[in-house]
Order: sequence, then C-alpha cells, then structure tokens
Amino acid sequence: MADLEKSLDDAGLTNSSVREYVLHWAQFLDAERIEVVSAVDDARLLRESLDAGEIDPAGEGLYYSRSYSKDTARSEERTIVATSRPQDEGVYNNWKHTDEIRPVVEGHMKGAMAGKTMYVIPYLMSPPGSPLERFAAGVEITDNRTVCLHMIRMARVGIDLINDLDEPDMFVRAVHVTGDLPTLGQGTPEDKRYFVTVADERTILHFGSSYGGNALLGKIAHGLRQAAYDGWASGEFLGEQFMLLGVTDKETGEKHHICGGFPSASGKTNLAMTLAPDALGERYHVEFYGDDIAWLWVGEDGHLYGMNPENGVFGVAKDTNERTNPTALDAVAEDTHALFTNVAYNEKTHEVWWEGRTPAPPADLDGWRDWKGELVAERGADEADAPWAHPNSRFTTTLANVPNVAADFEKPEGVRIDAIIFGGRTRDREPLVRAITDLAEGVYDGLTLGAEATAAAEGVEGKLRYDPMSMRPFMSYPEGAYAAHWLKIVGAATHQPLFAHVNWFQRDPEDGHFRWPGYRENLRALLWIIARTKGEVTGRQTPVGILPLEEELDLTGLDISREDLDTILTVDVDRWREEMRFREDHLNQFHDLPEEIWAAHRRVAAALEQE
Ligand code: GTP
Ligand code: SPV
Ligand code: MN
Repeated sequence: MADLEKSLDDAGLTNSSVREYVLHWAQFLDAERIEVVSAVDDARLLRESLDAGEIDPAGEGLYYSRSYSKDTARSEERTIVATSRPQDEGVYNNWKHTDEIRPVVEGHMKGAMAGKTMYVIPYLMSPPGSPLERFAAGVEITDNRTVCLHMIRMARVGIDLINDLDEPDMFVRAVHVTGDLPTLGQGTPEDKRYFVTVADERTILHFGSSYGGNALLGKIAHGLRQAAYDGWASGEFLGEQFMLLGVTDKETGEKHHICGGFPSASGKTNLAMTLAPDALGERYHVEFYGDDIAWLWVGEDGHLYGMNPENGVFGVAKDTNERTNPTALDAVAEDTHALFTNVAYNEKTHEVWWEGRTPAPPADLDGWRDWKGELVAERGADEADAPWAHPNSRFTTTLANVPNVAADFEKPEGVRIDAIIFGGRTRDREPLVRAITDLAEGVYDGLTLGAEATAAAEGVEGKLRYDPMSMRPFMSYPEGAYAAHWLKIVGAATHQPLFAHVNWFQRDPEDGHFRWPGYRENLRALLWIIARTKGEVTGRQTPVGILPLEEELDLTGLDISREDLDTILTVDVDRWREEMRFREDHLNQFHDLPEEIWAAHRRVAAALEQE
C-alpha cells in the first residue's frame, strides 16, 4: 500500500478524491504496481508494447494490433445500465438495479490485477475550458497497455487535467479489467463479460474485453452513455452518437455546421471527412469537427451549440480507399502514430490491408496474415473466401492528423448548429434527403430512424431494426424521457436548427447496386440542406418532409442514371404507409412518450393517407 501511494506521489497525482479512488481499486484488484499515464508517455508506451509483442510495426511511425478473435466488437447483450432508480428502466438500456449487478461484475474483477501493472489514465472528454467541462473529467483504470495507447489517441490524457478540478470529486470512475479472454465464454450462456455503467454514481465497470468501446471507457461508456444520463439529470445538454462538420463556401466565406446521427458503421466518419467532389472542390470545403460523439447545448445567445468531446478517430477500415475516403488514408499515413486493429498484416513487409483498400487483395501472399493471425497462404479451403480483415477492424488516429480538421476544432465554446440530420443503411423507402422544419417532427424522425445493423455490434449485421437517433446501443435512460429532454433542450433555442433525414444506401432491388454514388458526392445533399436553412431553395412538400427539386441540387459532374436519380427523389407512398404501422408498434414500446411526438406521428400518417 505504501509503495502504491508512493507511486502516486512520484507521478504528482494530487487530487485527493482521485487518489482515494485509485488506491481503493488497486487494493481490490490486488495490483502489483500503479502507473499513471499522460499523453507525453506515448513514445515510451509504444516502445514497451513493441518489446512485449503486444503491437507490431506497420510502417514508419504506424502500429498494428490484433484483439482476441472472440473480442472484436461491442456486445449489446452484455452491456448494462445500472442505477438505484427502477424508474430508469427503458426499452434499450438493459437496466438493472445496481445492488443486483455490481456484486456480479465486481466478483469477476476482484484480484484480477494480481502481479500486474494497473494503469491509471486521467482524461478529459471535451476541449479544456468547455462550458460542459464539469461533466468531462474521468479516470480510467486498466490492466491493458494497448488500451492506454488508444486512450491517448481518443481522449485528452494527462495528470494536469484532473489535479485541479474545480470540484475535485466530479470525475467519472471508469474501471476496465480485460479478464482472461479465452475463458470467458463469449456468446454462450456462460458468458462472463459485463459492461456496466452505474449511471447515477458516474461509475463504469467493464469486464471481459480489450476492444473498442468495450475497453476505451472515455469514448462511449462515458462520452455517450454517462454523458446522455448526465445531460438529462442536469437538464443541461444532450450527449449523442453524432458526427459534427462544417461546410465553408469559399466564394462567400460563409460557414455552416451540421451534426447528426447515423448508426454504428453507417457513415459518420466518412461524412465528417468528406473531400468535396472534384466538380465542387473549388468552391466548397468540408471541415471535420467530430465523427462519433457530439454534446449539444443552448448557448446564452439562444443558439444550439455542439462540440466533439473526443480527441481522436476510431474509424472503420472496410472500404476505406483513395476514392471513398482519401482523407482517412492521409490521417493514418506514415508518422501519424496511428494504430490499426484487426486488419490483415504482412509480417515481412509490415504492410496492412483490409477489404476494399484495393479492388483485389495483394497477389503475393507471402507474409500475409489475416485478422486472426493465420497465414493467408495456409488457410483451408473452407476459409478461402473469408475476409482477410475483420469487418469491424479499425484505425485509431488523433484529430490533429485529420487533414480537414477545422482550425477551431478545440474552441471551447463549440460551434453553432444549423442543421441536425439522421440517416442509416436503408435499402428502400428513404429518399436521398428530406427536410423537416418542425421540432417535434424532427425529434419524431430521429426516434424512428430505421436501418440495417452493422458489424460494429456482435451478431446483428444486416438486421433491419429501429435505432432511435442512432443511440440504441448507448441509450442510458427511458426513451419517453429522452424524447422529452430533446424537446426541452432544442426547444429552448431561439434559433431553431433545421432537421433533415438523408440516405446514401438506397439499392436497386434488381442488382443491388447503390442508387446514390455516396461518399464524396454526399456533400451535394448537405449543400441543399444548407441552402434550405437560408431559404434559398423551397423544395416540394411531401407527407414526410420537404424534398429537393432536381434543379435545386448541384449535380455538376455527377455520374448517376436517370432511373436512380428519379427513385431517390421520390416518396414511395405505399411503402411509407406500411412503415407507419411498424412505427406505431415501435413507439408504443416506450412509456411516457410526449404527446407532441404522437401528434407528429399522426400528422405524418394522415398526410400519407391523403396522398
Ligand atoms: P462507427 O464508428 O461505428 O460509429 O461508424 P461510422 O458511422 O463512423 O461509420 P463509417 O463512416 O466508418 O462507415 C462505415 C462503413 O460505411 C464503411 O465501410 C464505409 O466505407 C461505408 N460508407 C460510408 N459512407 C458511405 C456512403 O456514402 N456510401 C456507401 N455505399 N458506403 C458508405
Ligand atoms: C460504434 O460501434 O458505434 C463505435 C465503435 O463507434 S466503439 O467505440 O467500439 O463503440
Ligand atoms: Mn459509433
């Protein structure tokens, strides 16, 4: 104990509440030693991880790691929000009483760091000085050095960030224990993994994974689940799985900001990194603020403001290439100190590869291992068509490496939000873009976001399901209260943002091709949304919102067929009428849904019946 305390003294950790928390857990976990981590330790931690074989070099100033093969995505089933308030139970938050679940997860954690180093990662989920800074501080405890490397990239990490908190006790207690991964029974009835957020105690207890949101606790456990709960409990803000970008018109100098939710692995990173298509690049520039989380609040001037609490990108590798997302490739270029996880790796040349990186995999198989570590050349016939990279393989890099990051991305006061958009993988029905001017209809639209699930969560890929506001896996309190909180926060803004729904994923049922070319071309839909906020276009009113007239879209240089364009600018009334019945069932699950939301639903349904 005295030794452990001395290591906190040596590290200069002076916040007594943090010291007490760290020492409590060091004893409970039986840690052999404590190491407090700051961003300046990155180079040393990289060296140690390389020496220990936890990571491999992936080119100059780039790194590679594999996670355990049954630990490659978030587990929604094993994720729990706990509180001591039964009224916090919602449909999606997997609520449990703290008294019931805390002893279970702590039982798995007890003594789990015997003989190991306990890393202590003090972090801030906001730019310093943000009006929401009091909700942003946290201290992650972990037994995993690779988690430290990721946290240093994804959050602002340093001892100074928590030594001088205005309220020394106001930090999230985030405990991560990897566990003995091969013995945890992932996906079986004996599953021992628990990813618990004790939201009313601002405590996170994650056991049984070293991957992504399961292990980097600043990111979604704090940045989304805890933040959503804090935002609601305090009445001050919204914490959402949103990207946040700016579009600058270089001719007029005007800049607009758009944020919005797309379910996991459905295009947020790509949209925030959009390089304008060549035909529009002279005039417009997209600036990156955030790709996964936004916290939103109303400023003193009555505008809605948003900021990205993260400091890095944990982006999906699949299909990232020079055509789809050149910005992402630059963000993980040599000497960015980016980390790749679960992509394919060449142990001789140290190259990495993933599906969609090039049209075909490398022809020379020499040295290539797949994401499980098997030599590709030696894979059996049954695995010949298996992907080389895991579909949820990712790259991790800091925001400063993103070529289009906004000059003011760390501005503490955030940016004014002009529009809020929702979108997902929807193969029919949803047009390219529809705008919604009414707040309750906008919130209703977010609550009824329906899309195909992706490989970002275990075992649900391709399944059509509702994902309210893209928050389904991160919802921490009941949906009715969530809707009411949205109406309250955004309703308090004297300048209302425009809502819009977009869809890059409509498909031709005959051959399955995407009707909209997507990626860089998505800017064209954003430009219409911005024009609509300024009243420069009128569009045409439909039962489900305002759709662009073809001539209002800038389609210069776009390669799209007449049939595809007509289809994505049309409302399929029959399909929509059917959808309204599904929505009714969906909304009926939620208790205390505000009457404004039901009224919006009835208005849309009635308008569809009149078509
Ligand atoms: P999370 O980090 O899981 O929250 O995901 P995200 O929403 O940031 O998803 P991301 O932008 O990383 O995209 C996920 C996948 O969708 C990638 O494989 C992209 O290549 C693909 N994708 C993104 N935008 C488009 C698009 O406009 N059209 C098509 N067809 N695919 C896209
Ligand atoms: C997501 O799944 O939505 C992610 C990746 O952004 S993770 O951090 O693993 O949740
Ligand atoms: Mn996400």
